[in-house]
Order: sequence, then C-alpha cells, then structure tokens
Amino acid sequence: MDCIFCKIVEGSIPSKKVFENERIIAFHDIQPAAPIHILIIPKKHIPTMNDVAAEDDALIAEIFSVARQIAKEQGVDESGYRLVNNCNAEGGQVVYHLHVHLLGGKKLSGLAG
Ligand code: D5M
Repeated sequence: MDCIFCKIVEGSIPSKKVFENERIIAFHDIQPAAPIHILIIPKKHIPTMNDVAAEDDALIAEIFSVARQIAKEQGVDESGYRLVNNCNAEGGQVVYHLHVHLLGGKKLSGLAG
C-alpha cells in the first residue's frame, strides 16, 4: 500500500519515535507547527476519521490515552496542548492514514486557521 504512515509503521521510512506498542505509534512531525509537534497514529490503516468503525472504539480511546501520556512526558500537560485531527480536503488532511496531532510548547491560537 502506498501510504507513508504505513511505511513508518513497517519501519521502511525512518521516524523519530516517542511511543510504540502493538496498536499505536507516535513520532515527531517532519514539519513542526509548534515547538512540540507529535503525530499519534494507529498501526491499522484507517484513512480518515470517517472510516473509524465501532470496532475501533477502544483503539481511539487508547490514542487519547497515549496522547495524555506523551503530553506529560513532554512536560506540557500542565501548561497546555492541543490535539487535532484533520479530516478530508477542507479539514486540511494531507496524509490519508488517521492521525492525531499533539501540539504544544507555546501559546496556541487560530483554531480554524
Ligand atoms: O498532517 C500530515 C502531517 O504529516 C504533516 O504535518 C506533515 C507530517 N508528515 C508527512 N510526512 C511525514 C514523515 N515522513 N514523518 C513525519 N511526519 C510527516 P495532515 O493532518 O494530514 O495535514
């Protein structure tokens, strides 16, 4: 499959990983939009938020759990951070493998920029 994030999951494309288990990996975004910009993704190829099925409920919950853990490890849990999912073209999605951006390390603004 020609999916850049599947290639990161396989290890055929390098990434700066900060978390990995059997279902999820998280790594630094290659084009950081904030001092801390980490992507949290399921290993399973789910193209967009619209493709999340009921059977993925536990996986989605775990992505948020991993996000909380990473925010703490990165030292932004108290100062604050933002979780973002872009869905389809007008949502700004570029990579069609579900991912949550964890952004922090500065005062964030412009939610719908
Ligand atoms: O965000 C897709 C994000 O994926 C965007 O911020 C760049 C990032 N990206 C693309 N390729 C890579 C690699 N190879 N490593 C790390 N990060 C990457 P979207 O929500 O789809 O607009």
